[in-house]
Amino acid sequence: MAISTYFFGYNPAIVRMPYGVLESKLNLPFLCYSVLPGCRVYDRGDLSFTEVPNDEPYNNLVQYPRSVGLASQVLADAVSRAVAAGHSCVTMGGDHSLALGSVSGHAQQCPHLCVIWVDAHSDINTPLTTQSGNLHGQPVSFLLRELQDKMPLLPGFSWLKPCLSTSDIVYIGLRDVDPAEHYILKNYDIQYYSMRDIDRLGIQKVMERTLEQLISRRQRPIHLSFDIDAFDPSLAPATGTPVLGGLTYREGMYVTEEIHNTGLLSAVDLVEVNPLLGASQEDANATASLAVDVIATCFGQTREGAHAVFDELPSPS
Ligand code: EXY
Ligand code: MN
Ligand code: MN
Ligand code: MN
Repeated sequence: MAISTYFFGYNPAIVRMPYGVLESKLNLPFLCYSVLPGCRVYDRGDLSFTEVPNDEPYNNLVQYPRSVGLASQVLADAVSRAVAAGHSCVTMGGDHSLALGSVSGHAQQCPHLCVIWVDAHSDINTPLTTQSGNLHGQPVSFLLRELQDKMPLLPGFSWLKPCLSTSDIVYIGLRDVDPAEHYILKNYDIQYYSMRDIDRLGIQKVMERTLEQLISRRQRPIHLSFDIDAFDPSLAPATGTPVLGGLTYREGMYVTEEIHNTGLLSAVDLVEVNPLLGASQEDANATASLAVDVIATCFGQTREGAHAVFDELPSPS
């Protein structure tokens, strides 16, 4: 298997994210040769983005629409190329607006893909319901066909075509959903498993139901969009919008192990790791290490140990 990785350190505040910590922990040779024998990982480096001058807010509210739109288009092309080359594609952000580009680019090659969105937030505000104006709280609304009659045309977004139906996405880990987002989830019949649902059902049932909905009738590529703030802030403190009561380490690993075991994982976003927001270097390191475990588990790291390295036990001579 071949994996392409991109760093896409973009957020609406037009800040280049400092990925040193995450990159040094994402030890690619280790992933290739030790954890994931048979996997070849290609680091495609950092995608650069252009800040569009005079990028006035849409409706006096939505921040940097032209810059985010253009950056998303660049990312969509990059992801599309990686998938077309037969690679699984990992995009590390940056904020969750990057899913505008990664899901669109993936869908250009795999129009029937499905999405598992692991997050404390549903990121499904429209530009007309957002309270914050942040595009990282809105990407899903741009991707869903059923919402298009509620979407204004934003400058910078004319290239983007909705590529998902409401039944193609399942959320896991929600616990901070705005009223308009809740309206959308309920009225458009979008499946989600909140933290309360995880408490009630257990993570094993949640994954069983998620995969049953998305891939039991037909096998199709999975796009995993994983926001590190899905984890409890005690595990992932270096992130922009932490919310108490999140996934445990074991629940997070179970989610990615189950997705790996489908054999259908085709693209992963790992977003909202922001080392600058850790109160200490330890916080930044812990959050980055967790992100690395999410990615490695997606591609076969197990808690049971890996056996593929040994063909046979050494015998005394
Ligand atoms: N729902 C809020 C908003 O729309 O601004 C908060 C969104 C936080 C989004 C983080 C990335 O997941
Ligand atoms: Mn780099
Ligand atoms: Mn998110
Ligand atoms: Mn989030």
